[in-house]
Amino acid sequence: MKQFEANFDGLVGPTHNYAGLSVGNVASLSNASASSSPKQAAKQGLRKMKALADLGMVQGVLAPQERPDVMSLRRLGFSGSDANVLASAAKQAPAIFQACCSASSMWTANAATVSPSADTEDGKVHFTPANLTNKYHRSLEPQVTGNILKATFNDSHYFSHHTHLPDNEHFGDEGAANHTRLCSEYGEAGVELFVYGRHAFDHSKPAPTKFPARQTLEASQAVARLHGLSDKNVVYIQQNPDVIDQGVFHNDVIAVGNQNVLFYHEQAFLDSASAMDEIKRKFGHNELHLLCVKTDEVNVEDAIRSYLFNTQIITLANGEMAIIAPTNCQENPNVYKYLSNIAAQHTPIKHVHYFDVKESMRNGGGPACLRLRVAMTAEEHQALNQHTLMNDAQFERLNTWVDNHYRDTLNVADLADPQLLIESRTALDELTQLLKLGSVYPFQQD
Ligand code: SUG
Repeated sequence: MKQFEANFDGLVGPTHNYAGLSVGNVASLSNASASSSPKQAAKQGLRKMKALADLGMVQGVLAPQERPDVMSLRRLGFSGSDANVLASAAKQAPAIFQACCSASSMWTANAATVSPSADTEDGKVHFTPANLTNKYHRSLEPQVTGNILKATFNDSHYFSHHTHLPDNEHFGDEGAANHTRLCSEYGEAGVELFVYGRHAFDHSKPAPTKFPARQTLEASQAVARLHGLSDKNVVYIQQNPDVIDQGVFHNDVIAVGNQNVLFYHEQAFLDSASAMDEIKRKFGHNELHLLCVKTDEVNVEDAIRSYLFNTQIITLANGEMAIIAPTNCQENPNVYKYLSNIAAQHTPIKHVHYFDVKESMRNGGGPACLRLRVAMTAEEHQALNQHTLMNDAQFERLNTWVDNHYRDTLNVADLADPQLLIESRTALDELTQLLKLGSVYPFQQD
């Protein structure tokens, strides 16, 4: 295996809860205030990681963030002891307090945009953490995400880490959730697709009217420049504003690609025909499969409800591809019918595996949201922090760690419990030792 694609999944943090924080994300709003199970959520995620490792994939783990985020609350004027900060914020500004408790860093498709070394001018793998400016709770992530990525991909000979884009809506960036790479072989130059929701500096262009477009064209272009990508290998595509208004808050809710397969809904893009023409032209003469799902096969509502496109398409050792889908796809008759027949389409996709990630799905995060893809060579694989990789022993260790530190159930009212902060910090301190990350969290740097 000289070159391959690794998946780095976000480990669900100890404060996983449903606070209804994401306008435009149907699941987040409809499950607001439901009670959650941090323990089950973390274990569902670990089971998916282990299953992919067992399928022969390189699978890694990205550590969660420190929550409740006491430092951010102090920045907003809450003071005194940590317990006092939590109590006064929960009482005086409950919505802000809940935002500072979100375990949303679990969705590592939003952690960063990654360009593999085959695509970049200097031949390094480039990482730009996403600034996630559109939602306050997510805008708290990029700094620590950068620390965790640097501690995971910790060799400057192979990996180049950029600072996140300016923290401003003009450069709203949601990372790999709006970025897909098509290629023939992982180690050969590919075509990077950057999908954006609106133009920040040109208001004459179409934009959604009901829900926010989180990613701007200008942000995508800045990331492509930072990564040293060539225009010949980049395609910018505008998302269809109508589907954003129906709840497609990231492009990975309606399209996913792997190697020479792009699997997408016919309504995903504003001008699908010209986007596909440009992709074909830039992809060159190699075989390309553009697998378009029509509305009369699966409508947008069913796609959002089931997360048909928030699936992972992975290449197995024998060259066949498998789809990693949430069990929610089995529960929707149209979607299940579509997936049951997918192997008969003339594409490399030959298998479908279903995983229960319902704790994450209730916040609008499917299998693809939970992972950050990093295509790499064998040398790059050797150079990264090996303690972050999944294997039998690591699976055991992390499950025991979850059993020791995570609560079975959590309600929004529990977030102000000062004991939860102590539990969370104790767990994360131990995790940084397990994964050999060093001091990545603010509480470790005081
Ligand atoms: O940003 N949900 C996340 C879901 C992110 C899914 N990621 C991808 N599509 N790649 C979001 O909307 C909800 C949190 C809450 O309501 O408690 C939340 O942040």
